[in-house]
Amino acid sequence: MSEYTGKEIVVLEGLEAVRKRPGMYIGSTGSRGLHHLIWEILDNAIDEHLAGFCSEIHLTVLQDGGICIEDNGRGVPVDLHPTQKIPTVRVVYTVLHAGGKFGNGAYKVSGGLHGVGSSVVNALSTKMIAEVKRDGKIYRDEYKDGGHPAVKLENGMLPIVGKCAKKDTGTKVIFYPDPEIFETTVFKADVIKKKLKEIAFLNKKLKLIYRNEFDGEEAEYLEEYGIKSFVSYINREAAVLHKEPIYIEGKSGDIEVEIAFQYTTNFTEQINPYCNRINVVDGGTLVTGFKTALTRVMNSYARELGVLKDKDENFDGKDIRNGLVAIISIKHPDPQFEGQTKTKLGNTDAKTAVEDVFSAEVQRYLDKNVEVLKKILDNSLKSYNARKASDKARTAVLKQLNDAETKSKLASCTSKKPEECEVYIVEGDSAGGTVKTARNRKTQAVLPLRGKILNVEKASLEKILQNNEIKSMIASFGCGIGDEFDITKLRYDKIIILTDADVDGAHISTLLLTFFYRFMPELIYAGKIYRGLPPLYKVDYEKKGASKDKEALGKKRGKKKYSEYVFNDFELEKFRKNKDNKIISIQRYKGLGEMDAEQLWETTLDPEQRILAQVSISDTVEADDITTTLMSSNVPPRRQFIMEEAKYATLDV
Ligand code: 1YM
Repeated sequence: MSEYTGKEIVVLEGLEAVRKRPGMYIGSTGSRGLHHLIWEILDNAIDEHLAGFCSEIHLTVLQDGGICIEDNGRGVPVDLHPTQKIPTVRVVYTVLHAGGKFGNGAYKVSGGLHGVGSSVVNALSTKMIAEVKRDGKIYRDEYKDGGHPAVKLENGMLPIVGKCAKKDTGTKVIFYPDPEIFETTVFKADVIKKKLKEIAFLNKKLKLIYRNEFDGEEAEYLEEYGIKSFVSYINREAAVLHKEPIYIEGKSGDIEVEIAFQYTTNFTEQINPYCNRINVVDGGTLVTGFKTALTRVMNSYARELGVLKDKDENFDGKDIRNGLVAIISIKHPDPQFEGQTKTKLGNTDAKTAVEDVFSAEVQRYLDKNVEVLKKILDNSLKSYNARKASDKARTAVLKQLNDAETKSKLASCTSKKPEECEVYIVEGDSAGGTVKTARNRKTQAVLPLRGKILNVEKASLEKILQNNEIKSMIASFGCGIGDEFDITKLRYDKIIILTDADVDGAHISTLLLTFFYRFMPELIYAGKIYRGLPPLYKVDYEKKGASKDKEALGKKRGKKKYSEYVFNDFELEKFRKNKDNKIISIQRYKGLGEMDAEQLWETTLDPEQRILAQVSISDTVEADDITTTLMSSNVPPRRQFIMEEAKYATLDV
């Protein structure tokens, strides 16, 4: 116990605070929070790569439930920490907020939760091991039960557990997430691999080696061309206007700027911004700078080459970004992350830096590659012409939206207060009818959709605006579309998609989400879109042992008959395995239409009892990847995704 000095107790109080409110440090205690633990440790290894000392990172999913991350950097210092008087390694893993560089002037270009650090991971683990190779020696520290050191120091130093070659240096961390903190401690291979791939794209020449002891899978990630390969990867299924993505890099003051972009024949634009490797999904100054510069440069070329007939006309930024896929990655010494989720960059100097670097470099490139320039301008011209045509179409449609015909399908609610109103978008007229009967008329509106909705990924705006289902939605929501979109005019607090719990239902739901994501993304970002989750089964059962539960079906005392709604096969299996229950009958609901109004109210409409899944976009790359997978004509992967969706009811788009 000799190492428990007064300071250490303060230290452990810090970690105790993390255990009390884990959400404050890692966002959630669900699967996403669990994976944050990995990202935190990875971040330190990546920082070591950025500092120029680490070329390889190994990540292993261990069979015993742990994660092992090892780098070949300098190794965390093991010497006595000047103020804490314990080895620096132990400070890094037990002192809250000690993940930084101890004010040595170097800036931390870090991702994750912005350098909250390794101690948070330790605080939320039952066990953690840190092994450091330095100066030909292997040092080892171990912690238990949320960060309590389990190794005795020898003269204030960590024990040496082995020897290695002097040039052999690095840090290895193994941790075991605490099942008392996390709702799940099962790591997802696809989530980890996706992250490693993203890290490889954002850190060119860094080699990441993945291994999974459960299935023996091994994979290596190394992207020699960095974000340029990232763009090629995003566009792997798309038809592209020019073969190679355009790559630009430069420095403006302390800010490093890298941009890669390529045009596709799609009607959409996708810009993925990163600051210090953090995906700033809400954009901010770096995106503004990029858009401003791109519009200015291309309009100046257009004028020079006489692309637009009328000399006073200009391309709109949107025309120029039609079909564009871009990655912007900047390194900023002092990033200001704004907004509720801290996913928007606020530094004004980032705007100027991106503008300056991009303007100068893109002109240098396009002057040399005139055929690419011509293709981009031609593409912008097509969009310009289409926009002029669809402006007319849109005006016509918006006029039409007031038509009684379009609105008639909507069964509106009586309240006019958006904050208490919700609209259910229901698959099919018959289910729509039942929902109309079952709902609370004051606050719940119903919009039944007939059949499948248009796949917006493959249609022009003009065509989309002619689609009846889409017109009904725009008219019902009340907030317009495209440039005229105004979320403050939204008539509902929640837009709830309600489809059957089968493959067709999942498909319709995906088509709707694609439409929202492409044309009203603000609704998703503002958390207004939900999916209703109707139950799959109704189970009647008897319970062994007496109960006073008022849910009991039997009227006579002592008769212990119950019924319960079950939402998926997994729960049903759990129910079956529970020896206290004797199942009398199981009814499977094939569709919403099979439920009567009362059942529908109880399970799916009643705000007190229903289950809603809020739709969110955790990551724009992922979101776009999913829409591309779903909407491409390549059938096998598409089917697979829809089936998985149907099975697990994944909540993220
Ligand atoms: C598997 C996780 O944490 N690697 C790692 C961390 C550090 C260093 C090297 C490092 C940094 C510095 C000097 C420095 C850290 N050191 C510290 C602190 N891998 C992993 N590799 N020497 C080594 O920044 O000056 C914090 S992290 F604070 F001790 F310097």
